Amino acid sequence: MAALRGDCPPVTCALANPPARLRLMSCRAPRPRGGVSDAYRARNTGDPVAKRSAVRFIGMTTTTDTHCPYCSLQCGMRLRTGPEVGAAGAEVLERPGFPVNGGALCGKGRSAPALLARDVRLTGPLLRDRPGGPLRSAGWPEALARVAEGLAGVRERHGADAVGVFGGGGLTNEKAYQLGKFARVVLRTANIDYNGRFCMSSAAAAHRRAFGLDRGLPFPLEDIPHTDCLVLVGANPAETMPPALRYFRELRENGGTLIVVDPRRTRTAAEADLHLQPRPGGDLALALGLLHLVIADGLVDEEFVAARTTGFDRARAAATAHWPDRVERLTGVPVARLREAAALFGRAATGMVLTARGPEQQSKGTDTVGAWIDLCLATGKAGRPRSGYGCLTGQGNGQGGREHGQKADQLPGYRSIEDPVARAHVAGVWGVDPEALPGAGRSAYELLDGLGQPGGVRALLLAGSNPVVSAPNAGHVAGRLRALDLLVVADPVLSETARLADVVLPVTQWAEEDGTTTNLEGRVILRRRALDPPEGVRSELWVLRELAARLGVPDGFPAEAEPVFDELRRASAGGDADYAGISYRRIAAEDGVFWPCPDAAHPGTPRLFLDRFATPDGRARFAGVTHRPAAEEPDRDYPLYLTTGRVLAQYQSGAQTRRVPELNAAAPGPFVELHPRLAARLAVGEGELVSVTSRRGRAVAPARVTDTIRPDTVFMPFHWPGAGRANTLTNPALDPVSRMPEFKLCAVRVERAEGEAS
Ligand SMILES: Nc1nc2c(c(=O)[nH]1)N[C@H]1C(S)=C(S)[C@@H](COP(=O)(O)OP(=O)(O)OC[C@H]3O[C@@H](n4cnc5c(=O)[nH]c(N)nc54)[C@H](O)[C@@H]3O)O[C@H]1N2
Ligand SMILES: Nc1nc2c(c(=O)[nH]1)N[C@H]1C(S)=C(S)[C@@H](COP(=O)(O)OP(=O)(O)OC[C@H]3O[C@@H](n4cnc5c(=O)[nH]c(N)nc54)[C@H](O)[C@@H]3O)O[C@H]1N2
Ligand code: SF4
Ligand SMILES: [Mo]
Repeated sequence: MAALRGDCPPVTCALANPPARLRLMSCRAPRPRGGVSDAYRARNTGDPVAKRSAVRFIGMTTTTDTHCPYCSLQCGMRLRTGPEVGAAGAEVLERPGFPVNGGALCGKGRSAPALLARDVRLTGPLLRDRPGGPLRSAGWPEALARVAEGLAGVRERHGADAVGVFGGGGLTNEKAYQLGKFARVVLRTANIDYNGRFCMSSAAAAHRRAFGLDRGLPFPLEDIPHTDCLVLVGANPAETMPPALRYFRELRENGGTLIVVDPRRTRTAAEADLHLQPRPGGDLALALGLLHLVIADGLVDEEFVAARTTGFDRARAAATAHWPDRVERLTGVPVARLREAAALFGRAATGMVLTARGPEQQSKGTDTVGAWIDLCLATGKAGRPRSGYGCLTGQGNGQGGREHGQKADQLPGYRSIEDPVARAHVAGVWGVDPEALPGAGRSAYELLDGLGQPGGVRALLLAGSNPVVSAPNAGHVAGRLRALDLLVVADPVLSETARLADVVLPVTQWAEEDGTTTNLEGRVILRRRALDPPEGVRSELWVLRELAARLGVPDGFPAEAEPVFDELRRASAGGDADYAGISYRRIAAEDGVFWPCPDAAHPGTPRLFLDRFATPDGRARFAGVTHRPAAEEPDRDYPLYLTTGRVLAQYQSGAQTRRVPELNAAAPGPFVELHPRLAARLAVGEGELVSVTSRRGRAVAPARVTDTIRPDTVFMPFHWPGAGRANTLTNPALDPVSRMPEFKLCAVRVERAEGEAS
């Protein structure tokens, strides 16, 4: 890592021996310019000095060490930029030595420069003059005036809470923080939430309930190969985080055991020593069944339970009611397999349970994760080296995005918006009266469901999400978006949701701006600006500054990322997610810094809970929950389970990856995975169209016949709009604690769809 350590920022000149002048410029820490021109800086900051000194380094090729725009692994990559580099002006090179991915990237990361090309993205604002009319090009002054007047008008007519904000877990910490501040200080609305509610909010809620603190993994990925037994529950990293697979492979090479729990025999499950294949929604009963067996076999770590936990009696009582035969009936997992798993995990000296969206995206997701944590606690596999429970967060900033105030009930630093001390602290940093801060607003689906309804949000500012494709019951959500008085979408591309907007604001992305994200390990990393965006594109921070000024708040909204980060550090100081000691310079020098990091001398915290848990008494709390059915189970009319998820080559709503030709070639469209026995019963062959109908709607897509799925379950990826949109079908039933929708199961009917085009 020598090249990345020390005072130099991670920008190097690609010329073998750069002239001294260039070397000096690229070493002017802490703000490297890379391929970014001062003209761009001038446009985005309004800084007249920068405007006067505008220079482009025509002909110069630079490399910038940065990170992938997509998932929570936030793989390190090196971007080579310059006028002669490819159509988009950038190409991805290996960034050796960054610890998380060790130089490896998946196809999405490697092809990410395609997102920068002019022809796939927005290059100027768009406006709609009348409802139902077409979108037309507009200048920034007109677009900003329209947004500011629209938001102010709705506030005047319907009150501050009638203006809503919907953010995303892909936004950098700086953008997420500024969006939260904008909502509370400028719009003064309680109604801000974000797509992280759709992602890992159940794991977050369970984490807080058990440990008093929520960070995806309580240890770095590098610990995984050194545990003895690892259970991956509803996670398919072979497709969703391929470079992370090496940790699980190393675990097995070291003699450890990998158990995978998934209704499908995924590429990840194919690597496991033991694959448990429950029905969708069976995870809660399964975890309790394993706890039952661990207790029955005398494998409880009594010493650990006595010294470091509370509430075991309730958990034991709950487990008693989940004897093996009953759990086999509830989950479809044979008793012999249950015994095998309980023995492997219970007898291992160290062990980990990692969950992802499978068990979490359920209307009982919080309790389900709680039951898996109970299994860890009972066997002494938490708060110790090489052991613990963790959640594989999903989006690029899935972790940081939930810490800094985009969530309806939170203020920066993972503080509660209901806590008077937290309100006073953050209000102090923002220079406002604590009384003026709104309270908790509606959760993501509830916010979307209420759009345009009496008492609901009537003007929505949306950044970093594409709910027309990704929200549950998406047909209904699209209708609610159409019912708004004003929809403003900030996005680098014209997503399906942006197409419905009254105003579309084209914003910078990833390689065009600085900013930090926090990966699944709690490691805060730094994305670097590597090149200019197209002429008509502005940074999101600049947009927020301009809107704030037009809405009467001229100060407190810098257009550059680093000053925003410095304010975020102060706002987070003393909170659970304490970033006070983290700086851009440190992140670059140390390959990221793990929070909490309360001061500049603090080394950061790669491993949590080794001495005590973050609860008031330092003890972890058992959940002690019992099995309950899903919100909708199969019946006569809808006899099958539908579950949904991802494929390797597409990302989320596909707004980005469906614009990348090589990814589209690998994953061209939606499909319905079904077992050969089910296919035979329906007389459906490979590639033939099937219709899938739920109580919400009907989708049509080609059949993919495979014996890797349970015969009682069909699977659809959710990356596409149109006839094959999986979310036309999904059930918006919410978890009572996390308000997470039940994406992972609903009841459906499947039929041949003769003569229909998908
Ligand atoms: N290629 C790609 N990678 C991605 C993303 C992407 O869209 N595409 N998105 C990123 C984001 S935001 C996220 S959140 C992560 C998600 O990462 P993962 O959670 O790994 O992805 P999913 O495919 O949603 O779900 C994982 C598995 O859960 C299984 N499953 C379905 N129902 C159940 C159930 O009831 N119980 C159990 N135990 N398992 C079940 C599915 O069969 C699937 O194999 O991926 C990140 N990485
Ligand atoms: N059926 C089903 N549905 C699901 C899931 C599932 O497993 N099954 N998973 C859920 C999960 S885990 C998630 S995370 C959601 C994700 O689904 P979405 O919330 O729709 O997330 P993306 O598709 O990543 O959309 C991000 C949008 O932000 C834009 N964008 C990228 N960078 C920036 C930026 O810096 N600023 C702004 N303003 N915009 C930017 C992108 O171009 C894109 O249009 O989907 C959920 N929906
Ligand atoms: S695994 Fe995730 S972060 Fe790494 S290259 Fe692929 S999409 Fe990017
Ligand atoms: Mo996610």
